[in-house]
Amino acid sequence: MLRAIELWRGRIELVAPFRTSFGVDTARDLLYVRAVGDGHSGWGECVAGVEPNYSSEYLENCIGVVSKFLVPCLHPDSTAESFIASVSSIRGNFMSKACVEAALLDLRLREQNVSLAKYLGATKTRVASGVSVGIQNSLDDLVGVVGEYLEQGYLRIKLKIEPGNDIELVRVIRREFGDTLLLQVDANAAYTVDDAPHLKKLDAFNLLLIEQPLPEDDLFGHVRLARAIQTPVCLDESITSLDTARSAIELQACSIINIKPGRVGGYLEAKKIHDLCFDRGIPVWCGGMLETGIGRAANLALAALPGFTLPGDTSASARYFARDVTEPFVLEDGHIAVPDKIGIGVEPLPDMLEKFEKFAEFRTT
Ligand code: NPQ
Ligand code: MG
Repeated sequence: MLRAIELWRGRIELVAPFRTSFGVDTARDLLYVRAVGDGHSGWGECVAGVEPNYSSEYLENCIGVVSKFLVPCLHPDSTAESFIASVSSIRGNFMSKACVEAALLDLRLREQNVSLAKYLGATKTRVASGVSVGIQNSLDDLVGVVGEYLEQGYLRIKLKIEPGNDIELVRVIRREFGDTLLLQVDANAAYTVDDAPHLKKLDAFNLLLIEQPLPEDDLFGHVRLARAIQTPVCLDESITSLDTARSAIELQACSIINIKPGRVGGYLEAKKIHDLCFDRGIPVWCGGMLETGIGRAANLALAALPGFTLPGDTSASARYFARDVTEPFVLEDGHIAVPDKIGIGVEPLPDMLEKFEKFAEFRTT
């Protein structure tokens, strides 16, 4: 039985500032949902940032949505599936729904002695790991940082770009590290369709993909851009559901999709998008939202599904944190092991939890 929902918050420093086209972060503010049962409990991590700049969702708002609208939908016998069905009339708020769903999934799978990977249909025991590289202060710094990641074994590099920091970054990294490096870029919606002639210059560099070049709402802009350039267009922010994924594929707004469970309202919806893409021959990869081990563990289970054919942003814990909230995920030969214990397979380390605050508790009965 689901007895209670607890909300926990905390903050951990990043090992280095992470700069994207929408801002710089030096720390990760954390919100966790804990689903308390009889004997077992489950954890879910909210991926929202402090500010509504990656998307419209933000952490304080998620706390309000979870407390005021999602928790009241829960009952002692709620499952992840019944919860998602019961909140279908609540619009948007994907990241809020996802963290509650994740906690419930972890609880229920622990009760059933099943790992999340097995439950989702994983076919791999380890996943190829890529790394997302923030915008640096100089080209020399960028070359240094990318060189370090390659030395650690990362199998794919993703460069964050923005107007004024784009073609030259790619040119320098290609020149330094060669033509066989798996390389892609992510604009986080920083361009407009009028930049198509400029972005066409990326065609010379044989990139795996360009991720979310245009604003979230501009699906037709992506259709036009995809026709104008050779670099495959991949969508991140635009894909908020199975329906938007289907629309984007049908319209040919993208030929690759970045799946992030937090952005699409949870692991169940993420699996549906995977299944659709697998059926349509659309490659997918698992994105990242600077998750600690709680979110990272669950993402690895998802990334072990067969359609995840491109390396994800599922990096090692050390990419972001000096000490992770769980036992750290480590890179081995460019891969990270998929957790095989019950539920998400990990839990917060007691001394890390001590630094966090349980600030709300709701009984389900
Ligand atoms: C992306 N992630 O793929 C995101 C962007 C991103 C690993 O590149 C706080 C919360 C900070 C969410 C920074 C990566 C964030 C964040 C970047 C998301 O577009
Ligand atoms: Mg992205």
